[in-house]
Amino acid sequence: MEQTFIMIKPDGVQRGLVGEIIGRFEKKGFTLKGLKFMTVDRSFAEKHYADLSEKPFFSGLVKYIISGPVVAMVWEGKNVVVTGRKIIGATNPADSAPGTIRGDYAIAIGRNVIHGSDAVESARKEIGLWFPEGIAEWRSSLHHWINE
Ligand code: DAT
Ligand code: MG
Repeated sequence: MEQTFIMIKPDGVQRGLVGEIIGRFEKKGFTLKGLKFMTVDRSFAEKHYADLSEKPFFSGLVKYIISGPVVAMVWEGKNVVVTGRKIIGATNPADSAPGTIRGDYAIAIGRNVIHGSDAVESARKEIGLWFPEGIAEWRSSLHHWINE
């Protein structure tokens, strides 16, 4: 079953959006497979965003991600990578549709509340980086009420 890495960024934690965000993924029907509340250091954040290291906003992005605790999660379900990105909304909240997390709760691109993997392969890499200890093996008893 497909998995994605979702992270509530420091602004989402500070603003008390943790329950709201987790609720959206839960109510959709996806399965929570990993969850950690943690603060990451600079070198870890640089690894997470390594693909963006040449971008002019990279140092500001890293500073933002290490500025406070984050909630790191693994969610599982059919097409969860692409659907998770739809739930999150466009990178720039100015372009995020109302009803998406960024569309409902963010204004600035540099304070866009949440991260979600952009592909199955990057999800695999990010889950390995954030959950080196592995994730829970379980299956929801609701599985057959949500999946055909
Ligand atoms: P996403 O988080 O939607 O996957 P991304 O991977 O392209 O977007 O970039 C990672 C984060 O970097 C993004 O959530 C916010 C920040 N960012 C992206 N483009 C930016 C830009 N043009 N100016 C400032 N910050 C930017
Ligand atoms: Mg990205």
